[in-house]
Amino acid sequence: MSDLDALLMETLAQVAAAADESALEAVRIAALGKKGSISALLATLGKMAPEERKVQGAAINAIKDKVTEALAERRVILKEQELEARLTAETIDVTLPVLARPEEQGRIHPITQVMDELAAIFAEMGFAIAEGPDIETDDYNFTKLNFPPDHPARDMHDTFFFEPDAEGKRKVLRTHTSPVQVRTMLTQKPPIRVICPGRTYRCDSDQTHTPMFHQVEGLVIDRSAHLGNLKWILEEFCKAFFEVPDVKMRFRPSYFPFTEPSMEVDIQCSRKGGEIRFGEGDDWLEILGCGMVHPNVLRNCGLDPDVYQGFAWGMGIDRIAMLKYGMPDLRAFFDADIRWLNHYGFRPLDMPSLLAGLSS
Ligand code: 2U9
Repeated sequence: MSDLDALLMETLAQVAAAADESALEAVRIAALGKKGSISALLATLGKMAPEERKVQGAAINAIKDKVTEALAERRVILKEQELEARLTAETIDVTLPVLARPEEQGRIHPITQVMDELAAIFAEMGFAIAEGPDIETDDYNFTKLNFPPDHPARDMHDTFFFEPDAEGKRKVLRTHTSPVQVRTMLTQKPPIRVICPGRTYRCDSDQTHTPMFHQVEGLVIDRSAHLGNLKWILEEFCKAFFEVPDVKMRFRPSYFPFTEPSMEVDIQCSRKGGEIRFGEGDDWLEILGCGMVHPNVLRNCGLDPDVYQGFAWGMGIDRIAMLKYGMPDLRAFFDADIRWLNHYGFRPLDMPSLLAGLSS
């Protein structure tokens, strides 16, 4: 057997013995790589006489072709074997439930969802969001808002009072988010357009009241802000929030210390079949309170009532969330029951927007 035949036999044996693709690649490099055995033979051709080169060149190239062909065939076989091995090793139980991706697990609480919806609706109308502390001074929670000192209206709110400090001043858990508007008026120049969502506290607990609840209030201050603007804003809000094309609203006279005149607002609804629907029917449901900011409040917050006027409104977020999403018991909101949250919660990536849909 010639040296060339021996080299061919040996390389083909190595190709056949390669157990996987990386072993096969090692054989290829050893034979046909830059410093490979066959490549080394080809390099000797240059130094040969033309006649010898002709004969040897043909012979070496023939074994190179055979080795190349053998490598390709072996690669196909190894790929098939690898696929076969994976198919037998990997088994999929198609009866198992599909696992949610991490970003799709968990649920957004309906209160957070409604807060995000409120932000989307009012941002579209040019409102900014303002926030403030849960623990407030008596001054910001009551006095600046035109509650007279020791007036029964302060008790009306079932306030949680802290112990008085050295100066006899007592802080409170805010009973409404109105002190946030007070802070806004004291620090920003009109025109002001803000909504103030957040936690509020009153010492009250039954089927429709929890000691901690959520409110959103709105405030507009400008030289010529008037009740017509307020009515339009509230109508647009109700249509957008309840996702109905039209809704009738009813404004009834009421009383709040911080607004004059003050009104409570009902929206049209139907209660057929025990289910509330908005934008249709002959029934009414109270959803919010509102009014023109009292001149005393403007003055207390550093604004001249002869130059500026404004309007404000307030509503309970928990209540409008219950109405919109048909959740019957307020207390379930705060039970942290994962089964309730899985049922009533919202998918984390479905961010409410007026374009894409608030609650789709
Ligand atoms: C400033 C001036 C005026 C906020 C207002 C209401 C009417 C109102 C209640 C609705 C249900 C609270 O959650 S609830 O119990 N709120 O009816 N709130 S006007 O008026 C303000 C606020 C701040 C400086």
